[in-house]
Amino acid sequence: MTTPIRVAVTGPAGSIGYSLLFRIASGSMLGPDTPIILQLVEIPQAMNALEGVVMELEDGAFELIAGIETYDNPNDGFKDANICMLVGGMPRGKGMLRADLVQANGPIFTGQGKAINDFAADDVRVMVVGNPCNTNALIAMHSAPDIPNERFSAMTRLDENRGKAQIAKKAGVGVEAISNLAIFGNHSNTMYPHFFDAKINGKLVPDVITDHKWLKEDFISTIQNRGKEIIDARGASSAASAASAAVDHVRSWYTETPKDDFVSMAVPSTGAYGIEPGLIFSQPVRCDGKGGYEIVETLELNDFAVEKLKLTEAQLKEERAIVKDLLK
Ligand code: NAX
Repeated sequence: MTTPIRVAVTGPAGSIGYSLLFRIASGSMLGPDTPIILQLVEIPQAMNALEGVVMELEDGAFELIAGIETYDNPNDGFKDANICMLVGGMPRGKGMLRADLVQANGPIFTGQGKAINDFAADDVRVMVVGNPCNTNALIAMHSAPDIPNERFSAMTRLDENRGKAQIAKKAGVGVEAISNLAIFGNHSNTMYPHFFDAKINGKLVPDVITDHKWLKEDFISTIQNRGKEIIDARGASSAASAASAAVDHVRSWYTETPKDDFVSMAVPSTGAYGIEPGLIFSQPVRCDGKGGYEIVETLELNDFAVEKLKLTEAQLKEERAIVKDLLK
């Protein structure tokens, strides 16, 4: 009998959690042969709502679920966890600036980082969804000095998925035809989807989509502002698509990436593409199937791309400055 993998999820009573847990339970994330123990970590005020979610999970009769545990504190919640998915946090309210959000959510991630450091399993991998996710991952990483930095990542897979879908739609092909779309930088409206090296059925995107004005302007701005567009249309922020991207992110992290492709994850910069080392910066990576990855450093960026990278790097440095007291 395979030993169950312990997956801790924060914010399980929230909107993303409501989609995410059922996808994890169905085997979409770790495959059809991996039993899972869910460790659901909420704030005390949300424990009632969480009980309802747990009842629904039970009613799903998922064969892969070997246990469901609920916690109202991170120390118990992350105990022995192999994978920590940090989704919970305060959403950006009306009139709230990004800087306010950075300040409001930052302290949550010092506590969670420490708890992961002290109580999680030796092989733990951590992915952050809660916004501002790059900077929250940075805070968690700094609060967990005993865990190798490369075990921390933030999610830009939703941006990658959005970009692939838009390119496929424009080219009139299925989304499976799109590969090599690197997302660079911050998960925010400075994020840069690098279409120059992306491919449609193996051919470079700019050779197939000849409307370069669309690529340089509409495409980039659509992806950068997609979250806001969804809020305007739905009256609520992206939830099911974010949950789906979180599942994709973790599945890719534990799956060998094909040699001629890559996926995008916000991971600690090692200086590739001239980005300041240590920042949690989205970039193309190739995973080894065992929870490790290497940064794909071989894309040749033109001036247009370099300028975009500088912009998003500058924003990440600003966010880091706001939370500098949390980065001891
Ligand atoms: P909700 O407000 O619906 O749910 C958040 C949940 O987190 C609530 O149940 C709340 O009680 C819980 N929570 C708050 N503080 C907590 C703590 N300290 N420990 C454990 N749980 C805690 O938000 P939802 O729509 O689910 O979004 C969650 C986060 O994802 C937000 O920060 C949001 O901005 C972010 N997103 C990130 C995306 C990405 O691509 N990286 C895209 C979607 C989403 O906007």
